Amino acid sequence: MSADTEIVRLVRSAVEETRITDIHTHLYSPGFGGLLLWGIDELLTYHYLVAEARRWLDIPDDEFWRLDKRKQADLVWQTLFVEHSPLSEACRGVLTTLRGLGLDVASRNLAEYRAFFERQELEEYVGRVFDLVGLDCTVMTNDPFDDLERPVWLSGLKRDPRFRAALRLDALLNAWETAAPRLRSWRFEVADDFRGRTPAEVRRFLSEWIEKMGALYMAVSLPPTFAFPEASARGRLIEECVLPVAAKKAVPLALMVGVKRGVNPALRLAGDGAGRADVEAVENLCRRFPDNRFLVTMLSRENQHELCVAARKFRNLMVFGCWWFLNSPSLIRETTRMRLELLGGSVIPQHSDSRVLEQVIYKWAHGRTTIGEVLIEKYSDLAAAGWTVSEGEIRRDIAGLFGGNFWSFLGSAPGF
Ligand code: HDL
Ligand code: ZN
Repeated sequence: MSADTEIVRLVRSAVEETRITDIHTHLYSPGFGGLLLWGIDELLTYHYLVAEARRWLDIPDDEFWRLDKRKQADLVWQTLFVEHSPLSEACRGVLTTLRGLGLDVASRNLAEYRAFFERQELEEYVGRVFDLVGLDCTVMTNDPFDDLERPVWLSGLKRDPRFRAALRLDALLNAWETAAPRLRSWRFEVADDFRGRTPAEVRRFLSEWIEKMGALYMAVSLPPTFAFPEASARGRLIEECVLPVAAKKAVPLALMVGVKRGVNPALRLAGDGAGRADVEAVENLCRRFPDNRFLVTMLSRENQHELCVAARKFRNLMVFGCWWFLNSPSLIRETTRMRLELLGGSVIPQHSDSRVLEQVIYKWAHGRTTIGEVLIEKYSDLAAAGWTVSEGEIRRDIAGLFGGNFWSFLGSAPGF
């Protein structure tokens, strides 16, 4: 049934004008210096594009990696934009970004684009990009085990309210054997075999970093094989350390489940893959820890329906984002339809996962459009059932989807 033109008008304007909280990115505030990636050469060497370009390029991997960033960008541009049409979502994203910044995409003039970025002054430019997108704030991915990032926090970083922190736990939970000695070097009394004061000291480590960062939540990415409960260091750390601290600090734990790290190590950051995981681990966590809140996203398309069903069972489970390989119009459309049909508006439909500052321009332009299309369908279905929604109700719903649900989930006791 064709959508009522009034619904189309109201939803499109609300979707375009509603400000966004981007709950998961790999961006950094300007205070982190070179850790904040921005500009055309970073956009073109985004690992999504490197993976796509490598499919056409028959130079050896190490020869590609020996090129400097600019040469890599030149090769990606030539391969994915000149010799082939930029059909992929990540390629189209570069074009949407350039256009959003007011550049002439039709010129295809990479030198002209480079000259534009070279003229930008970062502090002012960050503000311009946030204004362009209508971003209230983004949440970073912050890792105290990262040797470049940790010193910045310890130097007394000036916090930027546009860039909030999330304490990332992969290095602790997925590599305890290397995390334990590093914790000891930072004077946390932990034993490899977990004896003695280890649980208490890990809890102290987590509490101190949540305080230092002002972390809104803790997060971990997990393999398709993730199970809980699990007789492993990860199982013990989650049960005895992470969840008690999360409950005490009243911060959710974000589970990002289904990533196969290093499927092709030669591609480095671009070498990770996806696999179907077991939603039962998420169900067990939500059932056994009712005082904890879980933000959950899964990487496999095949997991999306089960995850929605699980969210119907547990109000301390908030489904979020179309993560990584799901961040494309066809899969955002399918996943968002499924979520609205099974969960109504009690979801966080998208995050950008941006690694390069300007990616928020395209990831949210594309996301707003696709999510808007699905919302038009759903409000039209309501109209067909005789339920007319007001402009205020549409804007209320969309404000929730684009940030309100996240802040409510953070601030509320379990039960959203
Ligand atoms: O683990 C993660 O947070 C993933 O998002 C990875 O960083 C991945 O490389 C990515 O950038 N996906 O968009
Ligand atoms: Zn990410």
